[in-house]
Amino acid sequence: MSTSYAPVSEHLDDVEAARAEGRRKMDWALQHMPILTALREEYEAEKPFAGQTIGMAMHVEAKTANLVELLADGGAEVAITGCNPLSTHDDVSAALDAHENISSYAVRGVDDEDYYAAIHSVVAHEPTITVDDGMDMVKVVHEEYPELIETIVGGCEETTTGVHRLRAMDEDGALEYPIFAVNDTPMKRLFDNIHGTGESSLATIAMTTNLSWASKNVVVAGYGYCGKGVAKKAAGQNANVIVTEVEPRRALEAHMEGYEVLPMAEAAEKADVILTTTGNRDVVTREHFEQMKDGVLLANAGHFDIEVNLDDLDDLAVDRYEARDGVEAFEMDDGRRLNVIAEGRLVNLAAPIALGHPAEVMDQSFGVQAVCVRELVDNGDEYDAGVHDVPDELDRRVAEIKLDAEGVDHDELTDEQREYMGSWQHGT
Ligand code: RBV
Repeated sequence: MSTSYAPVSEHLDDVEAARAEGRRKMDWALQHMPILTALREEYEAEKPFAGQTIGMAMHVEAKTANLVELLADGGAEVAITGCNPLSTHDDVSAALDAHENISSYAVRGVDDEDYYAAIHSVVAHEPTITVDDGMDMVKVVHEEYPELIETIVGGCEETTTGVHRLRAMDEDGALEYPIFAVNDTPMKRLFDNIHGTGESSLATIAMTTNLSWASKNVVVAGYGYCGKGVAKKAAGQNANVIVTEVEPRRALEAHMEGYEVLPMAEAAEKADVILTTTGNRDVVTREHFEQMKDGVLLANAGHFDIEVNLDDLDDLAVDRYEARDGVEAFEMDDGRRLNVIAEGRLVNLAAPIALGHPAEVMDQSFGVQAVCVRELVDNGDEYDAGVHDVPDELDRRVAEIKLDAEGVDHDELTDEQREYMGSWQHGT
């Protein structure tokens, strides 16, 4: 397997035009990212990241690019590649690569070999800090470049799946440097996972298919933060929402929210659309495909393309063809057509027209990333190897910046209230 991949600029025909368009996308996004704007002013002046090399594997598009540039303008050398072969915007990647402190290896549509070769190219910069969305870089560093670990200060992880994998690695005693679970902060998951996933997944499916949500039976697999967002927004678009869950309290929560809760075997028969958000594999399989209606839409909003079992679907299909850009029809021998959107990869980023989450929510997620990278630089030696919660005061600070930008004022505890909340001796 090849262990290096050239920067994006060497893969494009008209690099100058790509850079200009990428910059235009970044500028638009930044106008809606007040947190990154505020932090950028601070970091540009203070250069807290001077001397650090930050290796990143994230969705390379306009919002992410603004985080990358903030880190570089704060003094870091940054090397980045994608965390999904279909989510990269080459023009944005090229705009980043033009920056003197940034190398971008992200190119859309790379095969598996080039995808991993690009990660190796990033790791070749010998990062002192890693920022991942899905943990691919941490894995490569631990398995193939363990000699780098000694000089790595720490890392940050963006998404639920990555944090889940990291916790499993930590429990095995295999995680050898500290990593912040950025995903788990209120400022990230109450907004990005709920509103971001809900809005961008539904918008992408609607635009990709040119179909309506109204009156559709929409099956949401998994009622975690992402599933809650998808269910809520689909209900808001007049769909009939059906939830599938394996966790009894979440199933009950969905039931009490007014959604129909069914096992997938029953839900699949009723579905007009199935959207998976579980983070687990084989959620939709052969037995379900056999029962589905003609024309059903199948999409995934989880990090990896393992939720809808495409091998099973391919086995059953007598024909496969591209029905529209980003939609592949699998024809069954009885004539039914089952339509898979964006190859079963996370639909809000991997479909041809996908743009990822809205700028406002990514501003929050990336604001948390930025303050976490700073915390690693300032106080990294205070954290042991393993997964760490983000210090609450950092998350609160990001919230305050956003509230300020929105012009929203809020109350503070009085001294008496603070004392009351901190004491157990008060009674009636
Ligand atoms: N996500 N990134 C974007 N840059 O447009 N959109 C979504 C973007 C992140 C989100 O934070 C989620 O946790 C992760 O992608 C899943 O890979």
